[in-house]
Amino acid sequence: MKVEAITLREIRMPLVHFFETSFGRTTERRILLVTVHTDGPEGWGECVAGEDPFYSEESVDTAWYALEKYLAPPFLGKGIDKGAEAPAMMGKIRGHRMAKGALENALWDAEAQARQTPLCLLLGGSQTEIPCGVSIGIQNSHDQLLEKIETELSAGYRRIKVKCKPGWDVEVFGKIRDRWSDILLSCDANSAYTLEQIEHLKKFDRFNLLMIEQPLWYDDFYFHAQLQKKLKTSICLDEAIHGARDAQAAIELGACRIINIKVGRVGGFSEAIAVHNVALKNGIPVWCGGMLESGIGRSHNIALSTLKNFTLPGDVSASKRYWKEDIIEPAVEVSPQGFIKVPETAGRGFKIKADLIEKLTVRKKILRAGVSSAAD
Ligand code: OSB
Ligand code: MG
Repeated sequence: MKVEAITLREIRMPLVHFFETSFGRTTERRILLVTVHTDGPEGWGECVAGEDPFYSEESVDTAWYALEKYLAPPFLGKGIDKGAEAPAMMGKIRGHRMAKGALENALWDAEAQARQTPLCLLLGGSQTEIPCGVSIGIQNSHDQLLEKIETELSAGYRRIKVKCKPGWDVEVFGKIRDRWSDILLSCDANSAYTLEQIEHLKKFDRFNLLMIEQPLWYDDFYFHAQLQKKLKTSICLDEAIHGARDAQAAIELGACRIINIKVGRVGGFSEAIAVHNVALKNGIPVWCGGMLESGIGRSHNIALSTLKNFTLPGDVSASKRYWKEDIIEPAVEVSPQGFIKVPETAGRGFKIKADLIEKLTVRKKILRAGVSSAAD
């Protein structure tokens, strides 16, 4: 495939319901999409960077800068056969993993279409349906949270994860367990605690949680290992794992017993597969995390979740939980039993709604070898 042009675009999409974590509330997403135009198919990738550098150091604006100035230009005019060739071409640039992931995944997306193969098979996946969980943000009241859990359980979701922070934790877990004593329940702190709160964190053990996700600092393994020794509840790392070496180090230190894989956080499909393989070799189950993606990122998460060590329900849920109208068709749907059926058609398995994407676009830049032109 010859890369003829790469389009960067930012779209705006209001969320159906606000999403609040320990680091803040989001009501509207700014989403950076990357399109790789080849002499054959067109591949799409979604950058999962947030509006602000709160989850990680990246944001939509830093990703745009990295893609436009450093990451995309070396691909223009080049012949690329595989998405897996991308990491070596971007290796000189440090960090900017979410930006790299968007571009690499767009190339895999194009490759799958060019080969007439479902993306999941190209990634090495084998599961034909994936179990789904939901991540429920901090709400305005406990009752509002309980109502949301009720809705998601009736929709069939197989695991409920609630965001937590000091002041929104044990009391909340208690109310959930009073009503649903045996559902698969986990919590995600997004680094809201320190090791000084260890006595408080030990109280989490009463609630039979599947895991506590990233309780301590976003860049730490060492203190998580100390905490894990004192907790019955399994720690799952999210923010701290940037690649296969991190996964290996965290596992050897005993910093976690479960890993959340987000393809953007680790820099693209190649590294996500490598993290999956390290975890598999060490008997550590993984699940696919979410970043409030549009349908493009969501379809890529579905494909990744088909790899065999994705044994726990992921944060990959239906389009309608986030969007009035998704930018792919059909929208992602979840069965009453809480599974997504993996598409069997070539590529990502969902069509792009080009007109809708154009309507939602607030900035766009087309990069070509030797030239770059701003449009709109
Ligand atoms: O930590 O998993 C997280 C959303 C934004 C930033 C961080 C996280 C999340 C989620 C959302 O939990 C999961 C989803 O997309 O459904
Ligand atoms: Mg998380």
